Amino acid sequence: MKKVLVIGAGGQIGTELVLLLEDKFGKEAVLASDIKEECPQALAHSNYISLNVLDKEKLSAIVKEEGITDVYLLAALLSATAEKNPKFAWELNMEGLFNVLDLAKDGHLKKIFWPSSIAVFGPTTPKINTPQHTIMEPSTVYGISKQAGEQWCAYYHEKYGVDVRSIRYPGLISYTSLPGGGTTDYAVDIFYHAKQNGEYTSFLNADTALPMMYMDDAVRATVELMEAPAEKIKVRNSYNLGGISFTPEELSNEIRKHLPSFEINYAPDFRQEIASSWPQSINDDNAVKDWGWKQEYDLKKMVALMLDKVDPKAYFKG
Ligand code: AKB
Repeated sequence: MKKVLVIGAGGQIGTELVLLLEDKFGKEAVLASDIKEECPQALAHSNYISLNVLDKEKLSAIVKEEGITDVYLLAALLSATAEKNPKFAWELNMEGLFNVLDLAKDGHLKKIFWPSSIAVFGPTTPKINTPQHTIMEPSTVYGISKQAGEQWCAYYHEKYGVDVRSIRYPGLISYTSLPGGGTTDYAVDIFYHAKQNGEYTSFLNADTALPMMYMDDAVRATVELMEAPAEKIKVRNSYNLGGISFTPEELSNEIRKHLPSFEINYAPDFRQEIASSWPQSINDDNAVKDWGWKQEYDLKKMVALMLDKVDPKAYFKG
């Protein structure tokens, strides 16, 4: 019987992934976990347990006692936060992965999902339509940890037969939960500021194109990848996913179609250098060919939905 554990479920991806998994497999088949003792508000109706992924003993006990078959490991420090705390980012992003990979290696898990990122690419990577297999020389701590993690996933699959699957997420855009500590966060923040004040100061330059994706597409891709027959999964480090590529200026032009007086200003900070090292657009032909990936949201559809749904009250209170 399938029983899923989502680790780091209180974050931007987790809160929406848990809902999708519950819809698909039933509430009893999903256990959400996060480092917080208290269940996060967004998971109030889910089965919840407090868990630090670095606590190997507790993780192992939960997996065995609950009869967990599949783990989605989302706990990680993102690019901007990781630059401020490199050692801890490396520890969390790598040790957490090893703790889960080893449980699968020892036969306690059937499948693992582990998220990678466009951050595995670096300044020497071809920037436009970045291929699945290409130069990867990441210049951030986060990117280094994701690139190493990808190779460990491929290694555990090859040597020990671990069924681990992964996606290189672009920047993710959603309104249920805020992103925390990423370089692509501007593309979420902008909606709250546009709705509340009619203006936004971007920490990236006007012409910084980055690949992004609306969260519904990202969580659907995640579950589709995990539910695809194993023989279809040909890439065992991590799949490229394309998403929607746009600059802050293009995003603000689209917002202006709904809020004509919206204004954007630019005050780039340390995140500009990170963004400039990443691809501008991604080629995801392998995901399309291997497990039938198909994106649904474009810029127009995503912007209309975000402006309709974001609630500035909660954002500005926090
Ligand atoms: C970040 O900006 O760090 C993340 C990512 C692209 O992985 N959103």
